[in-house]
Amino acid sequence: MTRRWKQSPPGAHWGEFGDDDQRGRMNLVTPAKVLEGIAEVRTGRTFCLSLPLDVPGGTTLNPRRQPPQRFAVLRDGKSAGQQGFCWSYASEDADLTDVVNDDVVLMSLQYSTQWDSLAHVGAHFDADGDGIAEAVFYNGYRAGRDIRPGIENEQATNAFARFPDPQADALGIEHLAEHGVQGRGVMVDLAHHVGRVRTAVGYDQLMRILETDKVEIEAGDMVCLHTGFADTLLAMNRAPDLTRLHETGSGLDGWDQKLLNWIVDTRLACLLADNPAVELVVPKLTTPFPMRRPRLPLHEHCLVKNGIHLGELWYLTELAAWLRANDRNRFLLTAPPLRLPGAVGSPATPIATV
Ligand code: UVW
Repeated sequence: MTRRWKQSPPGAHWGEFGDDDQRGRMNLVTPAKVLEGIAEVRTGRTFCLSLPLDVPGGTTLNPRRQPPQRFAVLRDGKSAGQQGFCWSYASEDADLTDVVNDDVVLMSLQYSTQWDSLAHVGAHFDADGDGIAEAVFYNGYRAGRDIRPGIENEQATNAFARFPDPQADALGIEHLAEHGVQGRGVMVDLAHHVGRVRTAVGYDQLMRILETDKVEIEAGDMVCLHTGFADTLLAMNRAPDLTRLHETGSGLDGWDQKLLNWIVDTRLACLLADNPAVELVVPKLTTPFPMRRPRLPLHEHCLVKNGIHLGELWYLTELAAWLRANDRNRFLLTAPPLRLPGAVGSPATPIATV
């Protein structure tokens, strides 16, 4: 088999940008789209679309994700704090006047405002047609071969060291970083229409919102969904109240097939939201469900089947309010992730310019 797959999952468009493509729908963010984004800049005002990276705070929102811990770099075997002053080159040459601080951070790359790479979520599917499902990602890249999991180290005493060395040899976040991620952003203000209440927004409701707000989404647009979730979270000041958060904010209905078709047909480039998953995650089902299914159907549809990157926990509230006050919904979006080879996700500091 020269191709990575004999059959692709239903609803997938593997091969659309070439069998070896690792950038998916971001291929539609072309130089022409960058110019369309730049044409939206009229005032020069910028908005930071990132939360402070130590928000949400703690691990209640997602127990698998650890907040940043920062450490000073040791110099001469001691940290600057231990020495009681900043490290200085004077320790090498008494005539040098520079004083220096360096630090190190240890955090889950998807702790706060983040990008999901196409290596973040895969699915069990029989791509090679041998009758047995294997774990595959976008364009048939395989778990274990192209995307290597961490090897568990039971002796490790901290959560970070327990699974060292996961490595995306394909589909890692560096492919998105190398694109640059600059183009036209389009705001869809769900919070304005739905309120900050838990609502799964499907195709019909979304179409009504787009029509009312005169939002047009074209091929290669980067679509931002404002739900208000990140703003509510920020107001909790790093002590998230999970019960209240779960009642807060909408998300897309990943089980609505019409909505999934629309996502493909509009040829949008990526989906970004200020909530934790873009889609509204249904809690574990208590009644038996007859078939194998994804927990996160929108993740499967976007990341696995169609190469559509997702951004989560972005901070969109101020930008959404400004756009509404100025009767606009488009802007220049600049949002590169870290160019960190092999990583499956990345913190982001996206900037909107209006
Ligand atoms: C999972 O939790 C699997 O993903 P995400 O953070 O992208 O919602």
